[in-house]
Amino acid sequence: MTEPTIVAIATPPGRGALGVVRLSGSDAHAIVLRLTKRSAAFKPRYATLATLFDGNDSLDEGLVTFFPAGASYSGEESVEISAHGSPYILERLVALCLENGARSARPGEFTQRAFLNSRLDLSQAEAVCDLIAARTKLGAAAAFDRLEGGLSRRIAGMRTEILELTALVEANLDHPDEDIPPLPDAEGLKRINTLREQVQALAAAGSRSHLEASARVAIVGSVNAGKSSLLNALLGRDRAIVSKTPGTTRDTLDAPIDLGGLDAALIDTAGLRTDTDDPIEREGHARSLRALRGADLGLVVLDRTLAPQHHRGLLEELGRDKPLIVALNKSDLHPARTMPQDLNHAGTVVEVSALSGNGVDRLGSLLRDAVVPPDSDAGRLAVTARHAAAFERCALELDNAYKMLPQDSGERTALHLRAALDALDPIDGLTTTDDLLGTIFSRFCVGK
Ligand SMILES: Nc1nc2c(ncn2[C@@H]2O[C@H](COP(=O)(O)OP(=O)(O)OP(=O)(O)O)[C@@H](O)[C@H]2O)c(=O)[nH]1
Ligand SMILES: [Mg+2]
Repeated sequence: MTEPTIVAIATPPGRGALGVVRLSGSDAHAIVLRLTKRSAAFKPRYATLATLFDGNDSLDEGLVTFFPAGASYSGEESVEISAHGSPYILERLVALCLENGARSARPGEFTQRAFLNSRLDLSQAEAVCDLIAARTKLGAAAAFDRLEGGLSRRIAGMRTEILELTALVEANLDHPDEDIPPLPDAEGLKRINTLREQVQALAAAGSRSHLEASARVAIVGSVNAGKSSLLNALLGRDRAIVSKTPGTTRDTLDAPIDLGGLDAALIDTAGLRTDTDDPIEREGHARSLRALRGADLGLVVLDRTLAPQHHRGLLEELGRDKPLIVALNKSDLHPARTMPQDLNHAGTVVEVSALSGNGVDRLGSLLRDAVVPPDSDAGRLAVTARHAAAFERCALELDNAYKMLPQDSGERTALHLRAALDALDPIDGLTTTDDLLGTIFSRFCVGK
């Protein structure tokens, strides 16, 4: 059964110098011939200037590029019409295509067809969506790496290794009397372990994935420590109210920031104070702690002109379960007090002045490196949370296989290895359900 030809505007809504209408399907070329009143076929993969007709009236003049089946993005016969970027013209072109037998494309349907025609695997198809959504250098680079097959190649390598191990374990099982040398336990264990470590590293990369969601950094500390001032200094603009009145910030406030190529959100919070009965301030306090719990990283701001005992309760309250960076603020003021001894246990400590800007750049790079260590796989690959879940399942099964191997004839080890292999399916999409495809492609914009 041939799929219906689909059509959509591929450029963002609104007016622009140019706008692109895209068609994919076996009627794409025929429909555009009708729209252009041409009888001669368009030269494949060449931009051809043509008049676009609405009935007998000319609507616009545009460039038509025809991609034959097998040599297009979707794998199907496709046409791109690059017209003037008027919403009226583009919508009219789509309407004319619909009148000529096309149907409106669903979000991501061009890419979905590319996937179904094996032009891309699932991780690459998703990378297309992430690449379009990328707002920062790191996000774009990671998505492009996946689009180029960076992740696919790794998965393929893992699949080969798991299959080989399974074959060795099973060979032992099927022909116990024959001469196939069994996989020595020590070697098998070593290979499973190496694989497990690789898979675990990828799973960890996913838990720090910053393509689906930006990294969240919560700025917390006592009232008046300079949290809002530091937020403004890091952003380089006057976002939050600053005043010498303690308790200025009462609610949490999110601001997007590009942390050296990393897409992140800074969250300013109300100062943590316990000496208050004011229900609003108590609520603010609770929200600040909640913001910290929901963040990837805490930026603790301390007023370094205050006596050490001032900070003690605070550090205890923040706990140890979040990575923290401690900013000793107001370093422009004298005298600086000695800081609590246990400060270094809390996290990296850095002196700053939100007022003079001293140390603020360094703080920015520390925050970035704390979220994604420089040159790490996590930063480069930034797999999605969905991939991470699959890697976690795979790692778990490899772990089971690892534990089983020394006490098993091979049968149960092989079962776990097969399960580890199956766990990778949702990533490259070798076997997928319609539900999964629907969820993934609905994230796309129409026209891609
Ligand atoms: N000298 C000096 N003053 C600072 C510095 N950072 C902040 N301040 C001052 O400290 C006071 C409090 O600053 P805010 O940024 O409002 O402090 P906050 O931690 O957000 O306070 P709350 O919202 O009330 O919890 C203001 O008067 C700031 O001008 C700094 O680095 N040096
Ligand atoms: Mg504030």
